[in-house]
Formats: sequence, C-alpha cells, structure tokens
Amino acid sequence: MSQSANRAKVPPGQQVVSSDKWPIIGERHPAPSREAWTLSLNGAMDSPKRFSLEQLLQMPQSEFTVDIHCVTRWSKLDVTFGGVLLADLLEQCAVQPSARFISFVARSERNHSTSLTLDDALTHGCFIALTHDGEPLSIEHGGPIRNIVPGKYFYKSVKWLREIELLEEDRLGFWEAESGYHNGADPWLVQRYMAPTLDRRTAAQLMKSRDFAGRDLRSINCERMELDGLRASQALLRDANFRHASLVGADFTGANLSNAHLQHAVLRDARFVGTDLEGADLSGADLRGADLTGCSLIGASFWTPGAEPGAGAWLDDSTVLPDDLLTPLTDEQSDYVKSRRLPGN
Ligand SMILES: Nc1nc2c(c(=O)[nH]1)N[C@H]1C(S)=C(S)[C@@H](COP(=O)(O)O)O[C@H]1N2
Ligand SMILES: [Mo]
Repeated sequence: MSQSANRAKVPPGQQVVSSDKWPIIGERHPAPSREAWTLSLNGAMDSPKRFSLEQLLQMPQSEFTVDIHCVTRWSKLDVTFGGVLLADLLEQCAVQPSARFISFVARSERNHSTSLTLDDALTHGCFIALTHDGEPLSIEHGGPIRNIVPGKYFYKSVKWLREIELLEEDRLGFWEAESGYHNGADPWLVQRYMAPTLDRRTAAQLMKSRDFAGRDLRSINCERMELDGLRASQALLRDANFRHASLVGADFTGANLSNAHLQHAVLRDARFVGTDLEGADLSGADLRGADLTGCSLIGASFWTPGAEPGAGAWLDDSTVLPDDLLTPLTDEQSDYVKSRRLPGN
C-alpha cells in the first residue's frame, strides 16, 4: 500500500507500527479456569444462547480485514481475522426492541468489560474473532474468543470474551469507568479521554506546592508552567499537558503519563523510572540527564516525522534509556533516538 493511501487510513495523532509488531496492552492472560470456553448471549432478548467454542468454529466463518487503532497512538493496518459477525449471532436471539446497549465481558481476573450502543456495534460490523492470519487467535491477543469493533479505539475490543449482554441502560466498561477513557472511542474524532474537572483554585494550589505525588490529575493543564523539582511519583497524569513546561529534576517515578503532551518540555535530570509513557509525545523535549529506566514507551514519540531532526527531543549520552525499551517504538522513532545518542550529538 502506498504511503498516501495509508495516510487516509490513519486517524489524527496515530503512528503506524510495522506489520511484524503487535503490542500487548492491558491484561496479558485470561483468568485461569478448567471449564471449556463458551460464549453466552443474554439480557434484553427472548432467546438467550450459549455457544461452545466448537459451535462457534462450526458456523460459517467470514474473513475481516481491520485497521487497529490503539488509544495510546499506535495503529496496525490491514490485520486479517476470521470469525462470526455479531449480527448473525444476535439474529438467533430474538432481540427485544428495548435493547439499546451491548456489553462485552471477559473471562479475566477483573472481569474486564466494555460497552457500546447496539447501533454502533452493528453499524461498525462488530464480529467475534476466532482466528488471525488463518491461525487460532493467540492467548495474549484475546484467544480463543475475542470481539472486535472495527473503527473504534481498540479498547472496545475485549480479549477472552465470555459474555455478551444486551442492556436498556448503558453500563460503562472498565477503562471507561476507571480511567476516563471516552465512551465514544471514535479515533477519527480523537475521542480518547473524558476530561475530569479540576477547579482552577485547586489547580493553582497544586502548581504552587509542586506536589502531584500519588494524585489523580488526568488531563491537567500545565502548559508553559515553571515546575522545576516537581514531585509527581505515582501520579495519574494521563493526557496531561506539559508542553513547554520547565520540569528540571522532576520526579515521575511510577507515574502514569500515557498520552501526556510533553512537547518542548525541559526535562533535564527528570526521573521517569518505571513510568508509563505510552503514547506520550516528547518531541523537542530536553531529556539530557533524564533517567527513563524501566519506562513503557509503546506508541511514544520523540520527534514528529516530517519535522527537522533538530525539532526532535534532545537526548545524549547522559540520557539513561536502555536500548531494549526502544523495541515497542515505531522504526522511525527508534531510529531517531539511536541517531541522537551517537557520541558527538
Ligand atoms: N480482557 C481485556 N480486554 C482488553 C483489555 C484488557 O485489559 N483486558 N485492554 C483493551 C485495550 S486498552 C486494548 S488497546 C486492546 C489491546 O489488545 P492487544 O493486547 O491484543 O493489542 O485490548 C482491549 N481489550
Ligand atoms: Mo488501549
């Protein structure tokens, strides 16, 4: 596929990973159980059903080619799955007219779930995936049974699906309820997060104290703030805006900075030990002396492709960033980081 054709397939703010990469996000395995896999359909329907994995595999299988868009800004294009259309399963269930929402529940330790309007699920062609590239879907990617909702951020696609429930009222899913993920999840509208409200006075006091440690400050706006020495270990800072902020020596140990905006922030000697930087944008940030030991960089960026290399992050030998952490980056991002760390840069 040509570059320009691909671009039309890539929603705003997403980067395409190479076809040999498929990051594992969220839970890594289903809850242990001796029971055989089944899929139940229940709720607002006259004929609830329970299918065994074998029954699902014996139904006529369709092939689906899907573009995966993760909320942490990586996309994987033209992924092929085999399985059964949700609409075909629901046809057997005598759905009641009052059914307006659909909830997908995982067989996992936290009973992970997500939900959609029934209308959204059907118009997006939601399906039950059983195979990937002609092979059984792997366990880490949700096998043996997973739902896939094409055209929504991938958190609407539940791994290890055990139950589909039709509802009259919506029931928020795990990420939507716990982490402020947007319930709409439309990547073309960039519906990543619901912004929580933090009143201005509290925000001003926090900035003054420079103590964010352990707090939930999702989407906080710190653009251009003077925050040297900020204490932010274990803070929840998803989607926070630190563009052009001064954060010399800041401590983000164990914090969650996924999808944070750190463009052109001064992060000299800052600590990102064990920090979640998935989808974070560090383009143009000054990372000299920063310690990124054990951080997670899936979907992160250090420069904006197309911009001059000089507009990228400032890294050198004093930046602690072990090579193995670069693996989940896109090739162009990891090449950029490696080129900047050569002696003499
Ligand atoms: N059971 C379960 N399903 C889940 C999750 C999870 O944590 N548990 N995470 C969701 C999120 S946020 C994403 S991006 C995708 C990741 O799928 P992958 O690991 O196959 O890439 O799974 C979704 N489905
Ligand atoms: Mo995700």
